[in-house]
Amino acid sequence: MKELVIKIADPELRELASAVTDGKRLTPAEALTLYRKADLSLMALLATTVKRKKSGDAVFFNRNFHIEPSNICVYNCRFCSYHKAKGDPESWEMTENEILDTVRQFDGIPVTEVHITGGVHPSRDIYYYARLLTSIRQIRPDISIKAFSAVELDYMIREAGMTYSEGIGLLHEHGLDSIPGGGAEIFDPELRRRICPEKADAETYLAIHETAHRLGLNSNATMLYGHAESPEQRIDHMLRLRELQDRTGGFDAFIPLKFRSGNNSMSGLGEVPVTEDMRNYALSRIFLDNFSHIKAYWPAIGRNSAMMSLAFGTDDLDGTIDDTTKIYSMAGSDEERPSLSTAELVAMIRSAGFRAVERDTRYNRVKEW
Ligand code: V47
Ligand code: SF4
Repeated sequence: MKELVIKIADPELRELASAVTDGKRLTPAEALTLYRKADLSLMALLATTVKRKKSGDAVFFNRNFHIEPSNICVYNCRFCSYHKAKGDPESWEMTENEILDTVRQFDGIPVTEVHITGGVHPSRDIYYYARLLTSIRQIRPDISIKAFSAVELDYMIREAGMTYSEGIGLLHEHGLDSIPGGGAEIFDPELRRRICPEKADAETYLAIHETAHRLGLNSNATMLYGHAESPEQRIDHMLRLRELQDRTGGFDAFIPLKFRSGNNSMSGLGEVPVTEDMRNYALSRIFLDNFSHIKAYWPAIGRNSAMMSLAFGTDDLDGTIDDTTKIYSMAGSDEERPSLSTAELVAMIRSAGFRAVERDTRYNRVKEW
């Protein structure tokens, strides 16, 4: 086969591109140079090279649904369009029966995962959630329960006076299988104080994920980008995740979450262009060499951008969702009623030139499409 030779005039960029194609790990300074100097087509090429080494021509999706028990939250993150105070006409609080009825609605439907997350509720305690997990497990022993962001866990475990290990251990015994990536936002302490001053800090987020990994639960990691952060702060965020992944190997996927500017206190910032989304996906694929998967969460970014991101190193589109999440529709995403059929997801993946593979939460292959 003939080799494709690409001429890169800038010697520093040429060296970095070779390092990436040779599978070498980039330092934060090198990643910053690449981010600053490489044009979009080079970023796409390098990220796709890394992606193909990890997962070949496969792109993953799963069949899942979300439960958001309540949007009442003790915190007040400035970017959040979702949380409401108790009594607000836009607030909701599902009863235990309503939550279990949502699970029952999927009786006979071959979903493999339920994702449960929401506001940090002031009075629902860890024992309430443990009972809930047991009841869900009884209804659907076959599906994986991915639930409670590190921020929700931090609050409920501290309120119970437990250590993280005791709290996560208790929930695990009652059926918790893995932890979603929410709550990471941006780790830089100064910026974090400006956008979400009250909730768990970076060290707490990382300690909770590390504890979960050591107890045998895997998790995802996220990063909220496209607001007031600098490229250096994005790279620092990813570096901390890369270091934890070196220690535990417990992260399944990294999920960049684009700041959506509808209806929140940071709306004035607007949104970054799609080229920035793609550059960011590519950089994360290149820099996070020890993460197997980069997820383009389509309800957040919209299905068109999600499809395009497959040319920038992402290899997972998340799932069918079935109109069960409100976080992004309330923040102005183009996906007002997020729901995709399996056939639509497969068609999206094929249209980008990849092979669609249905996975379960842990990326075991369920079916090749
Ligand atoms: O932590 C809130 C983000 C996250 C906005 O693990 C916003 O598989 C953009 O983490 N603009 C929660 N983002 C969602 C989350 C998630 C979603 C899907 C899959 C997984 C997974 C995890 O949503 C929050 C915050 O970073 N968020 N408001 C906003 N206006
Ligand atoms: Fe609460 Fe999460 Fe919204 Fe922050 S992002 S206010 S923790 S629901």
